[in-house]
Amino acid sequence: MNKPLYSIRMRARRQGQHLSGAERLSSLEEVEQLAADMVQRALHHARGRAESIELTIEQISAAEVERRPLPDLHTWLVGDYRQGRLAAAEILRRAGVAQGVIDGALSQIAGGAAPGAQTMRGAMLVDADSGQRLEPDQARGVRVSRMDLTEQARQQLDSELNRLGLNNTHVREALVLAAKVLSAPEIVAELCWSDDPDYTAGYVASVAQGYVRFPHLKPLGEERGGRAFFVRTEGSSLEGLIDYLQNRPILFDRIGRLHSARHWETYP
Ligand code: WAQ
Ligand code: MG
Repeated sequence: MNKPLYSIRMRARRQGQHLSGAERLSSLEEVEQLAADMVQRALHHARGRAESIELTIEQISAAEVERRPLPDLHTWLVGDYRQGRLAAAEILRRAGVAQGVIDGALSQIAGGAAPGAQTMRGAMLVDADSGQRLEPDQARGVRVSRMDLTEQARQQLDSELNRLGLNNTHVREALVLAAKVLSAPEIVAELCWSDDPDYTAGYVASVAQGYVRFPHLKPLGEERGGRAFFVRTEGSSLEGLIDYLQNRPILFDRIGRLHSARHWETYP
């Protein structure tokens, strides 16, 4: 219980551009295997082989680590990405993001939110009322890190996701990332879809509605993806939020409810 943990982060690049990243918390016993898994992943990515890989491994004292539960998971079946984006917009509206801000974030992610219409390496921070971009570096964005599941929660999540036919790396990692994002009080909601051309699903996460996924938020073959964290920071510091998302270690030790997929037409 009081043994130190290790934060492992991987960043891979290809042709001068971000290719892939990963972040885990690990026990001493697992560090080497997890690092090897990350290297393998960077060398066998859907968008090509990494040309440079950066691994950062840092010890964290166990006393620093906070424990929390995962959000509930919902899947709403949509016919295509257009319907998916309309549905995602509805969930964001219910979470309290202004309509114009939703439209702006959808089109920024779709077009590449980094300068030069590139995909960002991390997430944009978007003011939920004004739509203003708040992240200091619009190419890097904010990289959420230092979060993972306990071994017991991982086993429970594996078996529940298997039951739903959803046990893939994208879902497991995105659920944990969203859980950490939602744990910050300034966060109103998150919108995400992958930059992997063969993975079309995405999600909206909010505290009240949980992790709400859609099988299509982009067309198959599209390489642009990204994340927007919608925030209200009045009365708190932006630097504090960014530091929390990047550095505060959190282990998720309980899973939420995982609901079977339903058709968007039946959404209440
Ligand atoms: N922190 C902030 N932003 C990140 C991070 C991070 N640690 N990792 C990735 N991003 C941003 C970055 O802009 C990527 O281009 C974008 O998110 C997508 O990253 O339920 O696989 O790792 O079926 O490709 C969501 C749906 C899958 C899962 C998301 O994201 C489901 C996915 P990817
Ligand atoms: Mg990716």
